Amino acid sequence: MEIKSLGYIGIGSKDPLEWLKFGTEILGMMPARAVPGESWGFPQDPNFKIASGGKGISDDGSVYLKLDDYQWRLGIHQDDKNHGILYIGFEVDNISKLEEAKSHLLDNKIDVLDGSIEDAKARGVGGLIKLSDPSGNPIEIYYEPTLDYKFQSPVPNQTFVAGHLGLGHLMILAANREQTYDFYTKILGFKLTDYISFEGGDGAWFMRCNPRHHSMALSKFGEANGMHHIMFQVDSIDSVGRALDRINAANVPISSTLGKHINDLTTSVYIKGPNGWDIEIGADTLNIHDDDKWIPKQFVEGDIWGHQGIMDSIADVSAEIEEKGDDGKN
Ligand code: BPY
Ligand code: FE2
Repeated sequence: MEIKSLGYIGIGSKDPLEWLKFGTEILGMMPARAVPGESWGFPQDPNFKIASGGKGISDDGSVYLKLDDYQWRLGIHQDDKNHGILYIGFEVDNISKLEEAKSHLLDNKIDVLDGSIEDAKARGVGGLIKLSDPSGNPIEIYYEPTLDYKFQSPVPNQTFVAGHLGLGHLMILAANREQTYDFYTKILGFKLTDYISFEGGDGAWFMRCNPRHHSMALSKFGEANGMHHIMFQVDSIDSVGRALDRINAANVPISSTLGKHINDLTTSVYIKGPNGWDIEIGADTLNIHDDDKWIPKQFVEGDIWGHQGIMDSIADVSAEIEEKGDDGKN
């Protein structure tokens, strides 16, 4: 089956408006010009006013953030309990590919639900199906995202590297790493790019579905399940540096210093986001174009330089999840 990209993600938050401020002022994202489901009016009608007024807030208090031509990439929904992943959206080319995906999943004994017309409207897509990965993360596979070509970052001189490469990457903690890995590689069709071994059988596995070095990473660290970080790629090291200036000015906690990864060559910094897990802001990520010639590698170190604190961050986020108890989610 042919997943083309990591298209969107939904997360829970006690206060989506806190995310709106953080997402715009620190990360440099833009509130969605229209929230999914509402009318865009007729093209070029100067009198039409989008109901949400470009504030990125829907009637139920959810916040939608935009970082490229896609209508939205990050949905933040009020949730008192779950501050991790509510849904992960993977994109396929068209309705035939979605139907193929569905029968492939059913053949592999994966439970699949058809999304309703309302579900599709709520994501601004043509249609979708719903399932779960073996770690219990809700997955949606969809086609026909809504695009609007007016991304303008609220911070100066910054764009995101997204588009057909997807929104960035996720690293999730998966206690049953092997089963979850098999699901992403053998069923969803992700390819292993490389992995980093940790002492004692734990580690981090990096998987791609397009030239981006990885769109999904799985980390096994003790028994925790949930979100470790989401990565957004910006256009240049200067944009990472300017983000770091904003992070320092606003006293946002840094969980890993600036550093360069050994595998995807990304130069990045990790900060503790509003939900307790990390956000990685990076640039210069390796794209893999000679897909057939690529040989997955095993690394035993994570970084060329820097990234002090990264392993503590995995330990901290895992401990927080395990403390919280309930099926181990953030
Ligand atoms: C390594 C990591 C990563 C990435 C590339 C390489 C990583 C993060 C946390 C702990 C261990 C590795 O994008 O996020
Ligand atoms: Fe990462």
